[in-house]
Amino acid sequence: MSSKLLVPDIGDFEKVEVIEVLVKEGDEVKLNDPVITIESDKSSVEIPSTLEGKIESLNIKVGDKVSKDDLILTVASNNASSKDEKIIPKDTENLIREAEQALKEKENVIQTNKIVTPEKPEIIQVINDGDIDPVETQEWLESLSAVIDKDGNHRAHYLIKELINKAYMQGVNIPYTQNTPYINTIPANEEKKSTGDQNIERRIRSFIRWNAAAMVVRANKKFPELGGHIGTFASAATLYDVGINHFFRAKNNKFGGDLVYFQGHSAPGMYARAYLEGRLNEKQLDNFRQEVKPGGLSSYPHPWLMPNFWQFPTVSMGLGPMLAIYQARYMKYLINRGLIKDEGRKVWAFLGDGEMDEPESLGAIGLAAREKLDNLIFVVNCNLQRLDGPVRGNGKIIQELEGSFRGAGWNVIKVIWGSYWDPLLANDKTGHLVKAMNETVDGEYQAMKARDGAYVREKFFGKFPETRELVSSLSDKDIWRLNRGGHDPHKVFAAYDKATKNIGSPTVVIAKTIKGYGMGKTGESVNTTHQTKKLDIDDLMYYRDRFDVPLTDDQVKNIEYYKPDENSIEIKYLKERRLQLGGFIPERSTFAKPIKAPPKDIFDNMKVSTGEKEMSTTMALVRMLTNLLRDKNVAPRLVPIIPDEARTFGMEGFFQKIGIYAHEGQKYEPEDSAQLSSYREDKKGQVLEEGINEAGAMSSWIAAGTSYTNHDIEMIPIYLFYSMFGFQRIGDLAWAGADSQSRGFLIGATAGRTTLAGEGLQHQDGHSHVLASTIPNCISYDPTFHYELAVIFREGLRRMHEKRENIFYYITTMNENYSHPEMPKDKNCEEGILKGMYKIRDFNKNKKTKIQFLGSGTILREMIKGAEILQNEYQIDSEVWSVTSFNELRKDGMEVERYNLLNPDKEQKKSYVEECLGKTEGPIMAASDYMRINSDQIRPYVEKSFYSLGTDGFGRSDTRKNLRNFFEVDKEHIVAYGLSILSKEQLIASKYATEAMKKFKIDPSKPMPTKL
Ligand SMILES: Cc1ncc(C[n+]2csc(CCOP(=O)(O)OP(=O)(O)O)c2C)c(N)n1
Ligand SMILES: [Mg+2]
Repeated sequence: MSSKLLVPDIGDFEKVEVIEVLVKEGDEVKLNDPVITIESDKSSVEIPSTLEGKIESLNIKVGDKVSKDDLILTVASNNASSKDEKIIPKDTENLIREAEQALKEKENVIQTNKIVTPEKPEIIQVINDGDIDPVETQEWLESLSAVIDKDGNHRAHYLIKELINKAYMQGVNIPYTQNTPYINTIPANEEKKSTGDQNIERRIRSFIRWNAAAMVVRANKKFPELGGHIGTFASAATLYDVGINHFFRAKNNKFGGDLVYFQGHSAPGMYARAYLEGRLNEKQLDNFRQEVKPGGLSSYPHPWLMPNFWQFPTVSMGLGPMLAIYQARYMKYLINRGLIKDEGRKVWAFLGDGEMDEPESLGAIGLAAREKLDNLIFVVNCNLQRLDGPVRGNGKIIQELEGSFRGAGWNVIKVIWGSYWDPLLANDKTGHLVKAMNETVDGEYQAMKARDGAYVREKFFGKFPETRELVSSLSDKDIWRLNRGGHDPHKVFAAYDKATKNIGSPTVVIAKTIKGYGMGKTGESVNTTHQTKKLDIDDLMYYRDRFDVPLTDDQVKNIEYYKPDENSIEIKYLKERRLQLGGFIPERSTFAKPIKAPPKDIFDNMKVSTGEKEMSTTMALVRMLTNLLRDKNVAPRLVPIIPDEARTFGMEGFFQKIGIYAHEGQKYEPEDSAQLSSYREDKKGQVLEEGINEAGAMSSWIAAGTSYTNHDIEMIPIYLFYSMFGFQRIGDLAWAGADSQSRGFLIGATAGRTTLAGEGLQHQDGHSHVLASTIPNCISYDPTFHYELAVIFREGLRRMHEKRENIFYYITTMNENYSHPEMPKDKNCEEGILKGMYKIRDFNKNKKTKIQFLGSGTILREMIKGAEILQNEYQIDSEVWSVTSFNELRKDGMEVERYNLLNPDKEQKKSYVEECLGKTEGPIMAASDYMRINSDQIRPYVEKSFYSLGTDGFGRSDTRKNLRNFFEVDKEHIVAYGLSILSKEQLIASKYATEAMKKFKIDPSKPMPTKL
């Protein structure tokens, strides 16, 4: 029996051209094997087989135009399946399986979250002045306590929720709050106890504290300009210490390792620990912030500068939290795609409370909850201060963060009070202590820690007679010792323990600390703490005594480091802890295997002329990616990332072919399920469809681009965005990506200031290449033709993913349709494309006056047309060069010039620009769809007269023709300016230029476009 394979529903398209036939008669096809590729003017899509068997007849050839239901081929099949069944991505069986799986997971969550009824339930009483019937209130509270006592927290929570629902239904408008009282989330009797030796751990922590402070003070004593921070780590030491001693598991040959984002300003603390671990020596500590000579220690975590130590650049505030969220999401992506094992690895991010004001810090927390990132733990160090002063003087940052995170769906663990508070809270029978805690604002909390116990007694406990009474038997010293949760290793341990066991949501540990903890009167909890980088002798003595560091007064005066003997109990303990946890942290390494670049012939179809067929370079790129998805080495490693623009770029064919990643699969039948490009979400999906979220998409790109080190698997991220919303929008992330040594492609699609015609000022990019040029390891290209793109892209794959160079590629592609010529046969063409320029046309009919044209991107085509006019109408010859990268040409020029200046006695080298243009005839005119500064970059390396045209100024919407006329980069301006240049060079009479301007209606008095 034979079955027919018909063209499926291809949306609104009719008579779409067949550009590839991937099978022949007699072939065996399997389900989902691509059989033909069709291409509209917007996108190209493979049609997969919905049949299995031997192809009997093939009804279609390249160049045919097809519509829905046209016959493609017939198959002698035994188990032909219905067309609809195969095109609709989700079959029922799958749905049921996923639903069952989801149910199982849910059960797990419920089971794991099951609350053990506490031995002694906490009764939280909050006094409310507006209480009209305190007796009734007391009864309700007692009932609640009884429920907690008998049936546990979950039951109590359920009843409260039901009460609220009922009240809503009866019309009571109760404002919703995400906040709990200002006390620890974990009651004292539910705390998991650490198995660590607290005395040894305290001593280790003290040595680290001392050395971290000492290295900053020593560096600044030597060179006061170096700067550095003491107060940040001083406040965070316990938070890190508990993590490093007990929770953060290192990468080794048995385990992939937890990933820890350290707060940038706490770097001295990590160096100080590495010193005790024997990973850094004293000389290196002394070279803190002196990185020019090899061996210095980076001011902050910078993988570029310390590639074997730091993993994540975090110091530009706000990037760390966002990158960590996308890292955790990407980890799940790799697991769900079956590329790495699920080993229960965690991503930890340490953040400042001031840092949480960055929009990026909270901007992606919704995604973290939506994606159920229970592999993610944030630790927010709430020392209540930032650089200038309090984070929320008049409010409470901890409560505010609790509301935001809980509202977004996170598991929130507040660690506010240390163990010394436990008895006081237990004795707070009237609820006045919690009331005081709730009502005291952060400005007051900060001020109290800058004073003394007597002040705290007066200002805090003095608020109510009940609280004053509560501490009546405590001395001022006792009151001063009442510690904050973030400085209490027991409380921190319990919080981390709970965080690591949470299932189904990300966790944030919000810990209250003191900025500059232990720094004494000059540095503790005062507004200037952040920038304190010098401690005088008295402060240092205080610091030593405060933490019992065994140094003599003289040693303190010399600001000596303290390191106990290798055989000391402390060093042994510290090393043993890390041994148990798999190795040292932070540490950066890679064991990823390279990816073999695809053979050159995979791009062969991009080296022949497209003939009559017109296409944009964006579409050529999508075609190329479709080819790449057939390469077995490359295909599984591609990570296409799109911020809701797949349709703009003609990439919707990817939805069906490789699926959109969705951790829950697809729970609905998509509206367009019958279509070839249906919106298919899949747990194993390959495309990261990020929604309108360039910062998130870039964070995903960085996660994938550093996969080779963080997950030991080389991946190829390719992030396509509207070029204007690239570097300009997420420049700081691009810089962090470069620092992280991310490898991958950034594609600035729909690029150019006159090429994206209708979109206007905020869309038309005339400077992304200028911005790309600011990043040292970014290689950027602005190709015009499909074969240029293919050569560049393949070389990118080879250099980054086969040779593992720590560079990344930025390539602009356009949406202007035109035909693409065959790749020139010249053997140097490929080399020229990669170096940045090659000669594409020689107009030499007249054998006299000449000009050199350097064109880039789509403006190259205007130049070729202009050169034709000059040859035919003005008898001016020219050579036209395709410049694929002014940025690359400049890099080469700079390097050669530097070499020549440094080696005046040696044979002088030639820049590549000079090699190309040195022996040519006539002046040079360069133009691109970018600002003149783009092409001006090579001016110093050209000895001839050099002129630039470009699109300086604000873009605006209009037709391409009008825009190019406005910015003076169309063929008419190229002719007129060309003639004017030749007259200025006294090679022709000026009248030719003036006449041309008249002819082309060019008004010499028109203001400069930058002023319009
Ligand atoms: C994007 C960005 N803006 C500004 C700074 C400068 N800066 C460094 S630390 C800091 C204050 C940090 O306060 P917080 O986040 O509360 O951290 P803490 O030191 O208090 O732990 C500022 C403003 C920066 N590093 N990054
Ligand atoms: Mg802070």
